[in-house]
Amino acid sequence: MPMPKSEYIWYDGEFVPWDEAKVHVLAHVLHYGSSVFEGIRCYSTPNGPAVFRLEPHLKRMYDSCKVYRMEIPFPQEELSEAILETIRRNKLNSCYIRPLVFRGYGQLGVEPRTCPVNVIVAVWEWGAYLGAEALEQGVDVGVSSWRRMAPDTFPASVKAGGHYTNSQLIRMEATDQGYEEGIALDVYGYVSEGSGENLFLVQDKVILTPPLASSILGGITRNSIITLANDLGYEVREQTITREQLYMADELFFTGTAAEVTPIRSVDHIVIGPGHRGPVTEALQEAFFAIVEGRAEDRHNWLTSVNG
Ligand code: PPE
Repeated sequence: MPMPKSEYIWYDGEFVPWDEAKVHVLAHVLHYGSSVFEGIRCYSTPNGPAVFRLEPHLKRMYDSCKVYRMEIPFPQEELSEAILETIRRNKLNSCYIRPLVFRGYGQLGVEPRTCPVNVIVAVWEWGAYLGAEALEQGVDVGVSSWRRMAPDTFPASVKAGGHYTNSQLIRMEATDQGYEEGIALDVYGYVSEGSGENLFLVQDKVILTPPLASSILGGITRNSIITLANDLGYEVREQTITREQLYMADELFFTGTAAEVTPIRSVDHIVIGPGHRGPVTEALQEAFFAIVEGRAEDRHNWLTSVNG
């Protein structure tokens, strides 16, 4: 199924009709994966559309570009405004937002810095990432035979396009094995994350999640869930997790912008806890959705109103 189109894409400062936002086939990014991107959600609230944690997402994008020596030719405030304007122009109440910075058409060859840096912002409607029932029923996942990258190969906490060839291998293997998602271990054999989600484990009311050093992307949703868990009085520990801890957990769930907070009901066909969404997962889901849907006070200032 093709993705739903919206009307305009912001492209290097101009609004371009969706079907005309193109690149040259010799653009550097197509050959070497030289891009950095973000995934952000805009939610419909009683006060109109609101973007969830816009500033930290953009900060991560500028930080990611710094590592790859990509100079974004726009200041952060301008891209922030471009995102809000793109949502307004497309008249969307809720959407997924994809800013992308890429090395464009110039010269080929691995040294990328002779190519221009281009920026786009696209928005479209994107529902539940792992299926509509997943948020309630949970997903069945498997531990992948593909590992996340070693710390001295690719910078895992950088959200670069090229890194997602690894995610694609994890995800395709999971699909082919009949799972909804895969969990990758890091190069030392400790639990890392899903192909596009961070992972949390609940054991005896304590919440555990792998640290940044386990080759994870430092998720904004992960950070938000840690904050909400602390608000609810749970102890949260960032610590290395072994594969068997997954099987023995009371609850497991994924977090991510696209996946939001998705329970995991089995790993490698081993049923987790009672085999359905557990109480801690449900409480955190409720705390998360209450804020993004504007049903609870935005006490951490996470929402940016699109219409001001
Ligand atoms: N790990 C990975 C590898 C990852 O791609 C994501 C987001 C996360 C963790 C969670 O990060 P955050 O969104 O900041 O909480 N994955 C994005 C891309 C998904 C896609 O299929 O494209 C997302 O959720 O937007």
